[in-house]
Amino acid sequence: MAKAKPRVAVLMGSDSDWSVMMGAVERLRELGIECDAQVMSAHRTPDRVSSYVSGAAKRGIRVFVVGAGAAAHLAGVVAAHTTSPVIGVPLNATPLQGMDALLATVQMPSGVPVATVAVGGAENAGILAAQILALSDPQVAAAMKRFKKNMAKKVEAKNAKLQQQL
Ligand code: RP5
Repeated sequence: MAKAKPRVAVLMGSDSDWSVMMGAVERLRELGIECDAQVMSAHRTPDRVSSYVSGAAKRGIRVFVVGAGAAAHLAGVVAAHTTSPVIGVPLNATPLQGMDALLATVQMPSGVPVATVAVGGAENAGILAAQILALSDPQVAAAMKRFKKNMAKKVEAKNAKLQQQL
């Protein structure tokens, strides 16, 4: 069977971001969503960012999850080149521990939003991308419901364990 086309692009400024950004890919795959993962940089490879993002909708990409650290301009630049939703993941890559990336990612000018998750919040970014796709895809919506149920079950199991220790 042919592999499904990626619907989410997980982009990151450097391969040093991968250990965190793989959390988004893992959550998306668990929810049955194919994604493309690429390293590209707003500062080091600006032309590549522009060409990748400009052609993405035609290739089937619906949502972008974008992580970067330091002067984290990648998510904002991606948002400048697309009308699709962009979820930004600020990363802890400098002695400022992600505060630099958080402000660079979240403080977008009016008209060009980047939905910013917590510093290092790649998993939540993947889940949010799935929730966006779920609005128009009943299979993803069902997968999201199962995900929430499983999460609740895990918490109930933890509580039951605690009760036994009291
Ligand atoms: C950012 O600078 C990247 O997103 C990364 O978080 C940080 C450091 O990049 P490398 O020097 O490890 O390539 O652009």
